[in-house]
Amino acid sequence: MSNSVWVPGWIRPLLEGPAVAAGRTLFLSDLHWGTGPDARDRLESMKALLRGLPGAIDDLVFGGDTFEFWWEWRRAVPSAHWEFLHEVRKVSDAGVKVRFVAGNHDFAIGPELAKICQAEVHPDGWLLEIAGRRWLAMHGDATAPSERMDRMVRRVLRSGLAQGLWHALHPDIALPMALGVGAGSKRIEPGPAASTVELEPMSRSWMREFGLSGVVHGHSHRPLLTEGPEGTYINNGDWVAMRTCVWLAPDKPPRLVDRTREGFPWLSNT
Ligand SMILES: [Mn+2]
Repeated sequence: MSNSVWVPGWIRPLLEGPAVAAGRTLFLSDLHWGTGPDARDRLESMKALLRGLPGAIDDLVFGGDTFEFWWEWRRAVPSAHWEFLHEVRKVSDAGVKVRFVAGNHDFAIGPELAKICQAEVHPDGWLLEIAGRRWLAMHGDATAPSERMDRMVRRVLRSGLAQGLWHALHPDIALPMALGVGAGSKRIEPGPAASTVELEPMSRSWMREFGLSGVVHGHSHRPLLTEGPEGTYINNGDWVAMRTCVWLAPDKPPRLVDRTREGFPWLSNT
């Protein structure tokens, strides 16, 4: 039965596996720390948001491309990110469950990030169960049926060989190189890919097939929330050009929140 709809290989185990219990959940994605405009302003606005979270939420999900690039060395932490990492760690220490999903930029997040932030890290996503309702939280890259090339790149970048080669490089060489490559790819293909339009019908087919209440993802930097008979589709925006986040509470309708307009999403969520 579940073979009748398109599901990428790395998403299927999430949809068919057990859900993790979650409570009041905030989903953020595409912060792209390490690039983009207004770095200080973006970081300060994120810090203000994070500091308001303890006691107000139970679960915080970073849905991918949190970093423009991330590489883990056992004995070195990318120094450009220390301030953000410290803020996330404080949220975690205050009792909020923090989860990171890998994106196409920060595909290499792993156990070191988990240790630093006292978080859980998953390369593909999470199936969350919030008050009996199941939500798929993913990054969304390479999932659209037409994105065959992206799936190939994804496989290569996440392969043991590619990761082994990167490991041989000194951080002072590897990080500028990776950020240079990222900047180059953006010049070639600005804005969301045309395949963004495929994501909603695909997500809705998963809701029907796997009994989900909704799908939330990032990646395309195009905020959109739609309700349908199957459930709720949410494309989070970003924390680069926008300040958007997704708020899923057990007893309230899901919301896509523009932080530049609303101070605390959970207070206005009636
Ligand atoms: Mn992405």
